[in-house]
Formats: sequence, structure tokens, C-alpha cells
Amino acid sequence: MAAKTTVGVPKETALALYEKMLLTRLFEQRLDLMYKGGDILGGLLLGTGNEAVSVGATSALGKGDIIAPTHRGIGAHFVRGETPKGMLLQILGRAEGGTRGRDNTQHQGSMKLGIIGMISHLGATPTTAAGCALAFKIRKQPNVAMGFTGDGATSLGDFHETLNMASVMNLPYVMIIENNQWAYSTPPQKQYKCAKLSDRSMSYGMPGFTIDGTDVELVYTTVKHAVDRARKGDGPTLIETVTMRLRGHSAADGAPYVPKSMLEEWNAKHPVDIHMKKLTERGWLSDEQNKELVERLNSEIEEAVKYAKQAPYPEGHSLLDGVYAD
Ligand SMILES: Cc1ncc(C[n+]2csc(CCOP(=O)(O)OP(=O)(O)O)c2C)c(N)n1
Ligand SMILES: [Mg+2]
Repeated sequence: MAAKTTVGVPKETALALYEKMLLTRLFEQRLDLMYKGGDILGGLLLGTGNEAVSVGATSALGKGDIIAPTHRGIGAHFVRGETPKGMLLQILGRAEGGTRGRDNTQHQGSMKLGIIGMISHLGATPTTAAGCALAFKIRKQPNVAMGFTGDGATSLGDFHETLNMASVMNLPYVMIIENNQWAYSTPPQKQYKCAKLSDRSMSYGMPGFTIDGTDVELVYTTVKHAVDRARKGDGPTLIETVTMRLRGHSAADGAPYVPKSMLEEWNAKHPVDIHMKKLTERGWLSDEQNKELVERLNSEIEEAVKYAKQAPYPEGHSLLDGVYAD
């Protein structure tokens, strides 16, 4: 289907979207500094450039709904109620973290917050979310499940099987493709041959849209429509959001394979900057209010850093805890 044009949302929603996107950006900037300072071991995957998708899409959901974010979905975790402190305890591998210090990437989930933890195997978690949608349907619960996938992971069988099953079973499910135009160093032309990834919805008999993933209000309203439709029992929708991965695959990847001009073009339309500009133009956010917001969020982040840095690692004797179900 044709890409939609931008649409406004009420002031309160627009400001809430901005706050969560800004928190995501500031938090990721802090993570980057910690990584460079040697505080974060192993890999660090950032969602820079993807803030409008992770925040906009999940903001369209309600209580009791379920998401399966990707490895770039810090914004999605924040929208569902995760805090910088909770995220950092996980990323620093501390005992109090989501995986109890067993892992230090964004592989954390939360039954309480309705988050299926990304488990590294691409394709597995959006499929699991479709399973949750089936459970909602069987239990006659009025909830929706949302799966996220990168452009690269749409080449996996899991993606196609999930969409087919969700459509045949008319599940309350929404699949979001975060097309950031790179899968490690693989660009779209080496990944797929259809014009738009949303074209694939046709073969599964469901609606599909391709939208500008840098416009948070457009992401929110398009996804909200799909969520409402799913909740009413009208079945799944596929939404492709087009963005750009503004960093390397991981913090260790300088991404020399990305053309400089492409980076410059997309950096100039950073989703957080674009939304801030819109809010300012509408008279909904003054420079002073923005400054206060940045200060408040940064101080919340600094408190989280202080807490997480001194938090203990897991004890050796706890190694087998949680391996087997009681
Ligand atoms: C099944 C599987 N194959 C390969 C990998 C290794 N891998 C991790 S991230 C990644 C690139 C994924 O690209 P994309 O889906 O576009 O997501 P992005 O990283 O761009 O957000 C690959 C190949 C994996 N984790 N799981
Ligand atoms: Mg990608």
C-alpha cells in the first residue's frame, strides 16, 4: 500500500512520545560513553536513528498487551515501564539485572511489563509474540501482541511462517519491520528484491504499509490503527518503518561500508530532532522546558549509573539458579 503522509496527535501524546524518545537518546549516549570508558564489556547495540519506531509503535499499545522488541529496542522497554536503572543493571551484568547477571545485552524480558526478551536468535521472538496472540484469542482476552524484526531478519523462514499463521488464524497481532537499511554490512539490495518489504503482506492476505520511520507521530497513528483493528478481531497487520542505522552494527563497528553521504542525509533528519522541532513550532515546547527536561532525564540516568556501577555481580554459587524450572 502507498506510504501515508504525516498526521498530528494530541499535545499530551506528542509530548509523551518526545520524552520517551529523548530518554532513549540520552541513555544511549551515556551507554556509548560507558562503553568507550571500558565500563561495558562485550558488545553494545544501539538503536540510534530508530527511536521513533521503538517508542511510537509501543506507545500505541495498552495494559496487558505484549511486545517482542529487537536488540535495538531500548525505547520500547522504556515505554513498557522499564527504567534506566533496570536497563543498566542488565547491561552491566549485575545480579539484580533482568537476566540476573547471566548476560549483559538487551536480552531481558519481563512478564510484569509484557516484554518477551530478545534471545539473540533473530526471528524467534516475533514468532513467540504470535504465540501470545494465539493465547489471547483462545482465552478471549482483549489483548494484542506486537512482534518487531529488522530488515535482515525478514529473510528468515520464521518471519514468513509467523505472518502466514497469524493471518490464517486471524490473530490479534502486529508485525513491525524496522528497516534501518543495514543488516550488519548487508544493504537492502543484497537482502531482498521486492520494492517494499510491506509488499510481502499481500501473499499472506493481510494489510501492509510502508511508512517513514523517522516520524514518530506517523508511526504512532499507523500502528494505533493496526492495534485497534487487531483488538476488534479483524486480524494482523504488517508495518514496515523505514529508518537508518546511524551507528555501526555494534559500538565496536565503525561501519566503513556505509557511504558518508547516506549517513549525513539521515543524520540531518534524526527522529528526535525532527519531533522536537515540530513541538517547538506548535508552541508546545519552549527552549526552557526542553532544557529542564534534558536535565531531569540526565539526572535520572546519572543516578542509575551510580547505582548500577556499585551493584554486585552474581555470586558463583548461584550459577545454576534458574536453569531448571521448580
Ligand atoms: C538466526 C540468526 N542468524 C544470524 C544472527 C547474527 N546476527 C545478529 S544481528 C544480525 C543482523 C540483523 O540485521 P537486521 O535484522 O536488519 O537488524 P538490525 O541489526 O539492523 O537492527 C545478524 C545477522 C542471529 N543473531 N540469529
Ligand atoms: Mg537492519
